Amino acid sequence: MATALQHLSTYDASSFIDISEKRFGLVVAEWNTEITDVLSAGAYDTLLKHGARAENIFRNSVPGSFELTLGAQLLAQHEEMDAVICLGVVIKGETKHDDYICHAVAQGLTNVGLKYNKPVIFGLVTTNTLEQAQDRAGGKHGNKGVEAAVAAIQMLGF
Ligand code: DLZ
Repeated sequence: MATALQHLSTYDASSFIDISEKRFGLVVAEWNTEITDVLSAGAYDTLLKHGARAENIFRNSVPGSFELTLGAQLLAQHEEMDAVICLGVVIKGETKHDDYICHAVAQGLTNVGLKYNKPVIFGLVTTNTLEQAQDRAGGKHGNKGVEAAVAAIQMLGF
């Protein structure tokens, strides 16, 4: 319901820490690339906008959202990686695949973040339709990639 009421990609950057020396991993699912490319660009541009250096942003693709967890772990295990941002889209179909994928990714990313004690951000767009996903990837509900990058920056300042 909340997303029906507000644009979620507005935020207050006044409390952001200096991220010019921080290293970010981006893990991006290749399913629904017309959406995930927009999420990825939103996250990337947001990191740059707030001071990250391009050479400190490491973008990696994984086949689908289910693989976000392993992708996140492979990046998070590097000591020099400060935060990992995971981006994917799961659109509900005729079967329960979306439930299995979303629960596995939510639990998996939680575990990776706790294991390595660093922000591992859940940027998974989960919708009933492609249109709802487009609304959240540069449409009327903002860009979840931007929000994921903001969450990473905020957690680095925690
Ligand atoms: C198999 C599958 C299906 C049905 N739907 C999606 C989806 O909506 N979004 C997504 O990112 N990935 C999907 N996948 C692929 C799985 O995430 C995974 O890549 C495969 O099951 C291989 O492990």
